[in-house]
Amino acid sequence: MPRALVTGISGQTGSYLAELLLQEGYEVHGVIRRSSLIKTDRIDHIFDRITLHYGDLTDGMNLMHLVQKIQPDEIYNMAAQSHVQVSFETPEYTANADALGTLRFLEIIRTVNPKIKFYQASTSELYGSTHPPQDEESKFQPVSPYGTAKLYAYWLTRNYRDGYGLFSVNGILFNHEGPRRGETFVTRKVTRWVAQYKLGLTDKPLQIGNVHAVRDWTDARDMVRGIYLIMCQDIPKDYVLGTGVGRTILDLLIESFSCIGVKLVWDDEKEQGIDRATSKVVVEVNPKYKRPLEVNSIIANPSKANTELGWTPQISFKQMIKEMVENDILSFSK
Ligand code: NAP
Ligand code: G4F
Repeated sequence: MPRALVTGISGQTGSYLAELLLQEGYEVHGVIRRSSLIKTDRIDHIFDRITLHYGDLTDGMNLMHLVQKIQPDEIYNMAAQSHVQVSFETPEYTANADALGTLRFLEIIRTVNPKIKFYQASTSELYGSTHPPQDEESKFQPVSPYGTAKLYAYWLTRNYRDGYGLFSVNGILFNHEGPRRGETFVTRKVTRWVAQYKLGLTDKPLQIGNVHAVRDWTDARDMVRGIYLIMCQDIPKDYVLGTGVGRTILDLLIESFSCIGVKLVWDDEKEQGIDRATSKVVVEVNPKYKRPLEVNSIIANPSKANTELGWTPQISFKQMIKEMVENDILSFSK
């Protein structure tokens, strides 16, 4: 039975990945952080089938002990301070966890057991101000402390592969979402608000930032299949995963409102969204949610993954948003 160590197992994508690895017959170990409240909602349903360990990417000794104790065949480094806007407020911590955290693992693998395969959760934020479409050869120009920390991790993962012969690979993943998405990322923030509006639980407009940014959104369950395929290849390589379709935050708003039968009309001058049937202002731009620097447009060119991995997303944007809205309506109805 292959043994996997998954950091960030309590996060959105780590939790889906853990489910997939169990299905594939793995013994799954996960790293969680101590917190004053239990935050294992996303993995409670598989709690009896996985082994959890306390740890932190900023604590190298702890990671060393975990690798020595667990002796994994594969490490999936899904943990990170993953919020771009928050990285402007906590740049040093973000670098410690997201950049040096990766270095710690690679050094441990190099010295303890170079046969351990390593997956690094790289990101389309690496491209920053580079124009779309972006593929494995596109220029990296990150525009946030998060993107810059992840760029360090990306290069180290390549350096350890090229220099020391490790099986260390980057999945350069574009945005991925689903019902387990963190509540402060834009998709989930919108679907939760729309659910509350549907249930009459809010009478204040949704406060939003830049509605013109373009993102390439994929369902997180499609993404974890891609991650696994990257790790199953004979030759370690980096891959871009995404749909190849770009949508604005405004498209996301319109789609989410349509799931509850509301036609949203956007007034760009006033920066407001209006419910056409009632003329009520339901969305308002609030500068608080705008960033010091913005990634304006990221759209994947996933041709290499399509061809070499046989990977294509199965769940459409429409289906994904519908499921997220329905899931939020259900949870607010309880
Ligand atoms: P997420 O929901 O924010 O989950 C992040 C996970 O990392 C959580 O389990 C969190 O633990 C853990 N974590 C944070 N800091 C840590 C630290 N110092 N030590 C140990 N664990 C720590 O993120 P996600 O959306 O699942 O993303 C997973 C990975 O993919 C991240 O590395 C992210 O940067 C990357 N990525 C995500 C996307 C996307 O669109 N989702 C796209 C590209 C790349 P707590 O539960 O204790 O907070
Ligand atoms: O949902 P977001 O916060 O995701 P962002 O910044 O694209 O980062 C996510 O995807 C990356 C992959 O490209 C990951 F590496 C990263 O870990 C994370 O998962 O914001 C998406 C867009 C941005 O342009 C933002 O400015 O939505 C815009 N936005 C507009 N209003 C908002 C809001 N974002 C948030 N979080 N909250 C708003 O109110």
